[in-house]
Amino acid sequence: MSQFKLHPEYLRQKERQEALLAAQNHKTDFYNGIYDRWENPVLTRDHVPLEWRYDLNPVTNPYFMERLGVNAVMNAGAIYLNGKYCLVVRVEGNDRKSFFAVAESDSPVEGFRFREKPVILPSSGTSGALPLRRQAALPLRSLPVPDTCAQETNVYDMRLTRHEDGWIYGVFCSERKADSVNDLSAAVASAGIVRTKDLDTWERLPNLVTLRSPQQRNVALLPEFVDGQYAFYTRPMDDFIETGSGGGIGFGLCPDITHPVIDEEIITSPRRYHTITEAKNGEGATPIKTERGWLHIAHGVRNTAAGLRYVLYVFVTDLREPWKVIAEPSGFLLAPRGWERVGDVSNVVFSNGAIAEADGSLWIYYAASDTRLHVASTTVDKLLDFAFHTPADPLRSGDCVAQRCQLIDNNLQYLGKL
Ligand code: M1P
Repeated sequence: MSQFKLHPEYLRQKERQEALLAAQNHKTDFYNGIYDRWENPVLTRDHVPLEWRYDLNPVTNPYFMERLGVNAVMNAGAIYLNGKYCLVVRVEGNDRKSFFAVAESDSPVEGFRFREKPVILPSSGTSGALPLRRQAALPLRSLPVPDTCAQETNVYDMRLTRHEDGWIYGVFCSERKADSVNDLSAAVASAGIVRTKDLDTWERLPNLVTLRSPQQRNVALLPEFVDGQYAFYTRPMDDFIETGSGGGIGFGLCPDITHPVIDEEIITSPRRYHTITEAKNGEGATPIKTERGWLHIAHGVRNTAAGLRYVLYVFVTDLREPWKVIAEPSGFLLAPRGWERVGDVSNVVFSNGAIAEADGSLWIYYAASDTRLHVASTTVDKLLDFAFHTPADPLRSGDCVAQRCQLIDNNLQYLGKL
C-alpha cells in the first residue's frame, strides 16, 4: 500500500477552497428591470484545483509553494449538457499563456467545479490540406488552407455552438507571433475550430481562413445552416489590436467546415462614431434562436483617456437572413460596475457564453476586467422586450435630448400632468 503525507498547508488551503465552492450565491440589489447581477463571481483563480498549481509532495515542495500559478479565470463559452451547466473557461497561467478548462455545476450560479484536467487541445488540424494533385480542379473556396494551428502560441475565448449537424463546435482565438523581428508583441489572430460531443475529447479542424480579412477574433458559429452552409459571425481586423478597415461584426458562409474558408464577409453590426462601439465591437455569446430573431449579446469598445472601455450590448438579427439587424437598442446592456471595474485589464466586461433554458431563463456569463467570471440572469422574453422596445441610438446629442423629452412627455401624459 502506498504511504503519502500531505502538507498541513495543503489541508488548510483545501478546506478554504471547499468553502468557496460551497458558498451560496445571491442576487445583488442592482436594479434596471432588464437583468439581475449576482453577488459572487462564479469562477475565480481560487476555484482552480490545488493539484493544478501545487506540487503536493512535501519532499519536493517542503514550503508548499505554488509552482504553476494561475493569474486569471475569465471569458467562458457556455452550454447546458447532460443536466449540467458547463463552462469552457479561459484560464490564464502566471506565464501569460491561456488554456481551456471545463467547469460544471448543477446550478447556473454557484458550485462550479473544474473537471480533473484542462482541455487537451490538438495543436494541428486533423483535416489538413487537400492532396496537391486535386488543387487545380477546385474552386477558390475549396483550395487547401494553410494549417496555421501549428504555429499557435496562445488560445482563448471559446464560443460553443450546438450545431444542427450533431456536433458541439468550439470556435476560439488562435494566436501566433507575427513575422516581425523587433516587435515581440506583434501577433496574428485567427479563428481556431474544434468539435466534440462531450467536452472531453476534441477534434481539431483547420483554422478558419477569411480571404478578405488578414486577422480574426471573436468569431462565433451560428447553430443552423444558412443556404446549406456553415454561417459564422466574424470580426474582420487589419491588425492584432486595431480593427482598422474592419467595419464591425461581420457575417460569412462556408460550405465545408472541415476545410473552412470564407471568401466574402458582410458587416452586420457596424462600428459607429461616438457610440459604445466606436473603437471596435465583437460577437459575444453564440446567438440564441428566439421566435422574433437571433438574439445577440455582443461587446462594444470605446476609447477613453483611461484606455479602452468594454461593455456588453444587444442586437437581434432576422431568422431567415441572419446578417440583417432588425433591432439594436441604444447604448449598453451591461457595463463594468464597482469592483468589476478593477483587474488586469480594468474597465472591461466581456462575454462569450450564455445559456438559454427551455423555460426561457437566460444566464449570461461575463468576465470582469479580464480577471474573474460573473453571472447575470434574465429571461429571453425580457431581453427581446429590451431589444425591440428600447429606442435606437439617434447618434447626436440633440436627438438624444428629444428622445428623452418624448419619454418624459409620455410619462407626464400618462400621469395626467400634461
Ligand atoms: O482585454 C479585453 C478583451 O480584449 C480582446 O477583445 P477584442 O478583440 O474585442 O479587443 C480579447 O482578447 C478578450 O479576450 C479580452 O477580454
